[in-house]
Amino acid sequence: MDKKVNANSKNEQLEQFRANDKDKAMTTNQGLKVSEDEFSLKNGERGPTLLEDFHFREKMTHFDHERIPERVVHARGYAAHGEFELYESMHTYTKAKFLQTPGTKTPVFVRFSTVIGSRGSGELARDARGFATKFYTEEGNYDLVGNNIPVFFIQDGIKFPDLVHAMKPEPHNEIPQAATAHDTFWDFIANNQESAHMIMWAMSDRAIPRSFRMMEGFGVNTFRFVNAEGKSHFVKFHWKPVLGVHSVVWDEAQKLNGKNPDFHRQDLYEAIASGNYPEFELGVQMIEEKDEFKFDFDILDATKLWPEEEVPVKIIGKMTLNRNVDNVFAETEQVAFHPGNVVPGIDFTNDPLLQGRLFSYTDTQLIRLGGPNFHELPINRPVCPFHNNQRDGYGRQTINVGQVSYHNNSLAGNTPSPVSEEEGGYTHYQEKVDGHKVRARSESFKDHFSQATMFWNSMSDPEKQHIINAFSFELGKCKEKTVREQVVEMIMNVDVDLACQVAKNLGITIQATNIPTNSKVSPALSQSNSAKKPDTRKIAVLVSEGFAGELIATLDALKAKGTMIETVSDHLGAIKGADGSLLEANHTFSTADSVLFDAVYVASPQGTTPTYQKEAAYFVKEAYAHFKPIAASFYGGQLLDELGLKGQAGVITEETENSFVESFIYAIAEHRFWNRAV
Ligand code: HDD
Repeated sequence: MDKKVNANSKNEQLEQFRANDKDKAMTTNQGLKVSEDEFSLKNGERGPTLLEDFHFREKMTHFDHERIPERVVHARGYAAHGEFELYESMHTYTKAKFLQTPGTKTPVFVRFSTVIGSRGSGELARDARGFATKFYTEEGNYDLVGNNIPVFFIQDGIKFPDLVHAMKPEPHNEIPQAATAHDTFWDFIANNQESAHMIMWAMSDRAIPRSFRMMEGFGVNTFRFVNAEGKSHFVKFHWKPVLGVHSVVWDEAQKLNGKNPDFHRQDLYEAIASGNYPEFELGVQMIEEKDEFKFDFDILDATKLWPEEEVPVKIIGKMTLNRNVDNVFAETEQVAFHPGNVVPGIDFTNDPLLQGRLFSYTDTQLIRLGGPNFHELPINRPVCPFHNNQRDGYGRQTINVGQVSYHNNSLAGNTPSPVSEEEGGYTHYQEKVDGHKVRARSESFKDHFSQATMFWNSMSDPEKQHIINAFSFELGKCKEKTVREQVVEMIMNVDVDLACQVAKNLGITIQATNIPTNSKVSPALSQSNSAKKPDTRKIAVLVSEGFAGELIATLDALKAKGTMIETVSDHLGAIKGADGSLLEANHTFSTADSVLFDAVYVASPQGTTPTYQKEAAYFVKEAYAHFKPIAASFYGGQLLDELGLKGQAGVITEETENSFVESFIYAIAEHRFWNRAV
């Protein structure tokens, strides 16, 4: 009997493929021990290299072929292993086995990504983030291939190549990298107005997340749940981060791309390595078949979301990411996702964007991974057995024994054989479809602005200001005035105030003609309503020689609340306190920068060294400008005095608060202080 799938099944399977070369003798790929690896075989010490040097040839050939094409989109990504645990049975809605019994644990692999940039691009680009999850279930792999934004730019898959061509660096000069702030992108937006809703999200704080661990995930497309009785519900999938949804500010994002272009992957890697496992709850929104046409939007239109206040999100389980990969190429790069990888109980709808996706993913893997056997790569293998009559192709690993590779047959007892639905055979939902073959778009897909306006209405004032700033930045980078004008005209349909403010920043004169009428609000869309926690937030402690010994107890108290402490000083190594106690400096002012931290703690008086004097002030001013919590004690407050920051929102000093640690922790959980004068 096959072993039952459990949370560790994938890890056990991968173990067969792991190789550890440490302490081993070096060999060629043929297993021949090598006696020399630094000098090629030459005709005399100063002579030419000989063609018969098989070791040189093998080593060089393999190296020459190390690279594979990067993903055409989502090239820059980072992944981790984990498990998904079900909270409650979903048998009323779906027969998917991994969603039946509470407590069932399914191994998962998740890859987060940016969309536009190439593999080496900075991670803080203004962009949607990919959030792709592979569930290794006992019935086969189920892939939930989502983004951190619940809607998409276009309504029909056939437009995807146009969208991506417009987004990517412009073809004549390959500029700009990993950015939408250029003419072709905005020309596309203005001339494809179905993008109105998505562009509001892309200009919002959602597009510059603080961490992969602090983003929502959305399946975006509408899928189906089908239960054992064959009853179907339309379903949308959500991942909700336990740490809440939080972002950085745009100036910070741009600086981070220089100071640490790996900021997001490092954050994920370190969180997992230190046991702070990222957690996301899985939620589903479900609509009964009979209610398909009940809404003021088409539920199959991927440019629309289902407001949570109208269709509640039911939380059904939790995913915990608890293992970093062993090898980024073997796992993160070679993983192949596909929204068409489903299990019994999960099915598709006629969402025309989804239908396009169902073709594209296998097609792209064929070129990217070099042939039809990519399902055999360790990371892509299901943890349940798989058998069929597919054979051969580049890199085939399975040795299929026997003479039969066709169906129907008698020589192998007509096996492998399809099985009935009752035995787990996948059957497609028998939706009745009746229509003419047309290249057309449904009338019900034609309202492009109501939900864009709802998104705008739902933002807090600081979020609105960030959107205005983002439009002004992006359009300000466009060279063509006509492109800017067309976009401003377009966003007039979203909100007149938004359009007027952007127009003002761009020096464009507009006439407010189209007054949007939608007054709908969805509070769930604002990040200001998200969970606020201090856990895993990074504090930069600015400290210098002669610090007060009591500081160590304060740092321990901050750590006990779940924060991460890193010290910054003018030299690395041990720093000596006034009472002889020692602290290790983790960074110098030249290797650290305030953008790398969530909060700053000034823990030494000003002027202890000239470097500290100068650099601490710069550090604090920048953190302040990015609305971050700042604290000072043990005479560190002198600096805040000098900078005139005492008493400002989110600035904690021993004098202003009774309990310094409590107040600082509260401020850290708040994330940012938008009402601060900057
Ligand atoms: Fe896509 C990759 C998510 C629309 C075609 N897509 C890709 C990845 C994610 C998404 C997360 C990276 C997976 C990984 O980490 O390997 N894509 C989405 C979402 C969409 C979407 C949420 C909107 C609902 N995609 C979309 C359309 C098409 C594609 C409309 C084409 C018709 N996507 C692809 C692709 C990629 C891809 C070209 C490139 C690399 C890959 O598949 O494996 O097939």
